[in-house]
Amino acid sequence: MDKLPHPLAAFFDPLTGAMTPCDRYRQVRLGDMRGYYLAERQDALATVEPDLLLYEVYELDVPAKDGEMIPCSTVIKPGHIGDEYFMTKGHYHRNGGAAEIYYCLRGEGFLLMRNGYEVVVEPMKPGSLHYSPAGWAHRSVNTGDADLVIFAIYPANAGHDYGTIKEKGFGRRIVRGTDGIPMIVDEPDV
Ligand code: M6P
Ligand code: ZN
Repeated sequence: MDKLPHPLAAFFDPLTGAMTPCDRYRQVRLGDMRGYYLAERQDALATVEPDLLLYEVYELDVPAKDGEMIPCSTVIKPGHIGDEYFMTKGHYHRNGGAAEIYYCLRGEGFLLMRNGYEVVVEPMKPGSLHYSPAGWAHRSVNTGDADLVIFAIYPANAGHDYGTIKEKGFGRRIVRGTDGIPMIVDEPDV
């Protein structure tokens, strides 16, 4: 019989989004986002440092087994590449039966969700709670001038499929208008 996972505990700071201790912490920099930003097609990326930190992800080290759940937090920095705001890569779950819960603690932005043909864009602000059902891809975007801090819980056996989003996108982009106001625009070539 499989050994039962051991209970875990950590401190989660709702202001910074940091989890301590955290065995699974990663930073995503601009250089990791090749193929995701519109600016890439407009040659606007060449002027930005590939080392630029876009977001951080903290996760508890839960075994990827049926029935287990991963608590995690994402901290997206403020800023934009060309006119497109800093955002996560966005993904479908490899396990098509896995949903995800998002809870925004700090900052402002949008959550994009897509289930193949249908697209939903929800505003995020402190206290907003979001349910991304099984079969829906999700991406968060920071449109504010401070960190966007999001807490999430998802099934430990969900897995991440980045390829479909990288290829097809979300059907919508969140861009900074000339007046500095965020705009939801249709994906130009999808
Ligand atoms: C949330 C969860 C994580 C995800 C992270 C960053 O915390 O959905 O599973 O890894 O956001 O998003 P992405 O993996 O799309 O870059
Ligand atoms: Zn997910």
